[in-house]
Amino acid sequence: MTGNYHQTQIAGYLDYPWAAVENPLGGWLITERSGVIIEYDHAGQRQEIPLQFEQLYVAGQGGLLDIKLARDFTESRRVYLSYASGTAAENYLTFGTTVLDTKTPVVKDIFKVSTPKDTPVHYGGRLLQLPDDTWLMTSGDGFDYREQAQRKDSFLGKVLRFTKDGKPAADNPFAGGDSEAEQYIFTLGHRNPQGLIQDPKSRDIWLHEHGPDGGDEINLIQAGQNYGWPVVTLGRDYSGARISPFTQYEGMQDPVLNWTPSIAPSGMTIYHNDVFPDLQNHLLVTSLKNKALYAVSLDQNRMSAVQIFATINERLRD
Ligand SMILES: [Ca+2]
Repeated sequence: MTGNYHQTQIAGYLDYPWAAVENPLGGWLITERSGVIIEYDHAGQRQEIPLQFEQLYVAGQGGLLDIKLARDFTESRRVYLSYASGTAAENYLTFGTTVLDTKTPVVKDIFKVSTPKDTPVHYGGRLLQLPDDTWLMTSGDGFDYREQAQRKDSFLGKVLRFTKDGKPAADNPFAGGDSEAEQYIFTLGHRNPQGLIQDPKSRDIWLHEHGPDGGDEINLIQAGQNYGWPVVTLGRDYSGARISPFTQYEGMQDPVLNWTPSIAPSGMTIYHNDVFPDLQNHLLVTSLKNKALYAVSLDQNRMSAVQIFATINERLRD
């Protein structure tokens, strides 16, 4: 990539940060696993905001995850959050909200994924608000429950779509099905998706997900589609065993990009700006394992990822 750039440190001393969102008035809000929001105002002043949850579950990959600002955040100070709640024996990905106008704001649970699991990993947890004000939330497969990614009576291994009150969106693709989960399912067959964005120009929705050993994917998400996990994968189990003999399967969508070996993709955004012309219309993907930022062009038929800003050599979360 061409052009000059330099890095600026905005925040330091972060304890297991997961998501960062920019305040339209200036400054940043950053979530930490233990249930704290670190806020930097427009002048760089730091404030720690410990949130009060009904039952936050902090272990492994569980804890406070994503943060998104309400559309009227600058007036209301309302945020929407995803997090793990419950216990080691029974924990659930949860969607909730709070208003950051006191020293210890109380988080209200709005919608809890009602498929229990007893693992502290693979929550997914990325949030996206759509133009019609419904929400998408990625729900991981819980690692030990990968078969449930194909089951329409399970909330695991899905992208879920619901209203700000936690009710299933009325026009969801399997609405009217027998199970509660079917009312909420937008797409199925996912492993552990932590990247989810909508292109404001094309309205395309892009998701990335962690594969097993290999098989990290970028997918173009469309309502009602099945993205294959664990029937189809280009990755292997950590033991080296084959998870599936299939790399394609009728009725299941192929990824538009596959990373083997894995990079461990975590955050994602889309670049529509003039500062770096080379990056126009690219997905920018952060990687944990490879400690790098990748750019993926949306203008090419055959997508590939190019590493950019090579001086960054840290696990990149968001
Ligand atoms: Ca897939």
